[in-house]
Amino acid sequence: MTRLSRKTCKTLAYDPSDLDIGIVHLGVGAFHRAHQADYTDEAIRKGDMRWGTIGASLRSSDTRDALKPQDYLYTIAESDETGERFRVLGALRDVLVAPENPATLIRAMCRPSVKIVSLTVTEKGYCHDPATGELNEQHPDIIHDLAHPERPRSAPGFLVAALRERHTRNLPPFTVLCCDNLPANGRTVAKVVTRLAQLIDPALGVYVADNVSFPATMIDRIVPATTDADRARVAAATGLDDAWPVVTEVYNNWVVEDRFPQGRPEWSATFVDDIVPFELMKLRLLNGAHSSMSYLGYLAGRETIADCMNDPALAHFVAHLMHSEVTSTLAVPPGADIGAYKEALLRRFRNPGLKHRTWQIAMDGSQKLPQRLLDTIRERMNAGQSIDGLALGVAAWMRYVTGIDEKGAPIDVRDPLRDELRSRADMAGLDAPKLATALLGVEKIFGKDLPANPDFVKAVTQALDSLIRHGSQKTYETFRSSHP
Ligand code: CS2
Repeated sequence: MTRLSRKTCKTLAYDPSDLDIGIVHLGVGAFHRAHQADYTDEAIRKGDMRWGTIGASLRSSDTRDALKPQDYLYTIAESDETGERFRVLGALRDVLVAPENPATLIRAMCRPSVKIVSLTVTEKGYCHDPATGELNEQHPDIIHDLAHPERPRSAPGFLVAALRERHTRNLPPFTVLCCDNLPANGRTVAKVVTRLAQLIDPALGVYVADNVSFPATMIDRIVPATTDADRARVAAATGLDDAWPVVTEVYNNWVVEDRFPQGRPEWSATFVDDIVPFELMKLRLLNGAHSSMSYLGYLAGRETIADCMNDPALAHFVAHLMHSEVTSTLAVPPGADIGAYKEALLRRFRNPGLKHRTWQIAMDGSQKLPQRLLDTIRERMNAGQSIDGLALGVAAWMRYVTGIDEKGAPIDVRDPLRDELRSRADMAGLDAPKLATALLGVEKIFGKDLPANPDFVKAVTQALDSLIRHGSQKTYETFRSSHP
């Protein structure tokens, strides 16, 4: 079959070679290509050719290798319960592989036409301590970047190197746009980058703090990893071979603080002054439910989120979590309707077109738990409210990171803290009080307050005890009976 390329694609509304480069994006994985790039493509289609994007991978060359032979074009497949539709996006003009040549990436970030450097490098890519949001100065990549600031490895290291170079060359700084699911993502990244700059050169730290804009964002689109079955479906539907299409839902949402001193595309996002209520609604409802479902569902043998939602007791647990525990901690974001958001969310989770694996979402739990479940727990406990569902989510993570499933088979746990979690779990064994105490001792996740709170420890230990004794399915079935 013919390969997708500029020559073979007949559906692009503009000629990508007419694009100037206005954006450099770090972490050019499926999420960016299905979310921000879709908004940018739409802005370009309206005629503003300033926003071509250079993507960068901070680790592997896979994306570049797949997309280069097809001129960096790729297909986006969007589905809802009515079916699937396909489009080719053209905003991406090049993909750089940072470890192959860090200087080339810094040079791209220093192009005078670049106004925005955006990022999707996942929670762990910011090298911060998830419980406090501070730069982890002991992180191996940060230790490396402090020793070799002109040849960085980490995303914060690249931002600092390029901001420094632009400052030296009297170019205005770019806006740093974090599109990861971190709490207060703009502020957190500002803190991390400013601290790294300060450690490299105190005057640079002051320059970054005073001159660089870090707008916060709330990003919301479900984008499962692409599979070979997706590739085959896209080829059959479009008649063109695409080595790396992206598969997502029709739903797409982006709320952004409008602080772009050098300008921005006319994205059809919602621009606001205060992101916090939007962010909390999304992180606690969507991501909190996702993580809880992924651990409980994986342990119960459920492959995907849609499979979890087809299990009535697990779907009941998710609805309970959202309606009876999370909602009371949320303020209504201006113009939003929390009830409608939850309804849409339950529908989105059920989307049979998305094969979103529980194993994929289960990754990096140590980086996700604080903002998805633990802050909600703190607020509920301060208000004297129950945390049964939230505690079961945390306990399911604990059972999962033991690395052995309910049938005794190994679990491929992916997490930057995997070794520490595993050794704590191994020492404790499958004994709920010991295991809970051992894992609650990871201060980077739980802080000092939660392990010292007897009600929290009790709730998590009881849930974990049930998971160990009766298994996940039985536990959430019992949960349904006791929380009708
Ligand atoms: C998911 C998110 O992988 C995960 O942890 O919870 O990627 C989720 O799909 C997105 O945040 C949806 O906007």
